Amino acid sequence: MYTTRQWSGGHFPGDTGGVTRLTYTLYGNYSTATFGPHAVLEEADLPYTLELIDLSAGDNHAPDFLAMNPGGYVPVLRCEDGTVLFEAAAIMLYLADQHQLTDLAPPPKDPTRGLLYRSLFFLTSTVQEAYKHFYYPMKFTAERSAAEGIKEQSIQLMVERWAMVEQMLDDNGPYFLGDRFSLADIYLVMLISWHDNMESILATNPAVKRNFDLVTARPALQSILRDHGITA
Ligand SMILES: N[C@@H](CCC(=O)N[C@@H](CS)C(=O)NCC(=O)O)C(=O)O
Repeated sequence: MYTTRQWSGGHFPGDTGGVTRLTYTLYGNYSTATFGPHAVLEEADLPYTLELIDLSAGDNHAPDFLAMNPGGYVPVLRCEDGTVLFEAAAIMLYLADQHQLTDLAPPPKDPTRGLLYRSLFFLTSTVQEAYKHFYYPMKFTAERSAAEGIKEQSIQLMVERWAMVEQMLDDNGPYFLGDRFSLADIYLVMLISWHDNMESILATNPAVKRNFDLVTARPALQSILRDHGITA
């Protein structure tokens, strides 16, 4: 169980509303990249508060928020020692390393650590890149008329990238690290949930569907999967 609060500015680590002293504050919102770090906090049963950042109200562009992440996007993690991190995958790796969550990330010297890096960075920079072009075509052109073409091309790119994911999980699944669950699988579920036609991704990629079913059946994730609106 975690606590949520509607963010109202300010970002002080000791400010826990006078209730209990909490270790982490996760700033973000549902159905966003907040899911990855949120899932790690839940899997590891770490104490935290989720501060809800209302993106539609522009909370992410408020000066207090920009002081934590000048990019103005969620999620952001604030730790008790004052460390502030943004980038979902970095937060996930950081939490796993800080708390030696070897069930989620093999330790640095483990032979499968390289595969974790490869899988995670592939998802964040290669698969997610196609999404960015689909959802934010105007960020990639100064010509309004070009946006539709960028979006069109990104659909093809997404098909290719999902085929790569399918191949990887089919060759050495059901998880990215073979029979070992990891952060990469959490990230995968998040990306699937962002797809505007999630059903078609799952229907056309059986190894991806198997991974999705395994991850979404994890007991520790049930409550936040509901909160983030992720269902098969
Ligand atoms: N690379 C970042 C991307 C985060 C991101 O795109 N966050 C979106 C929500 S999913 C956001 O906050 N968008 C608001 C904005 O950019 O104004 C990460 O993985 O953490």
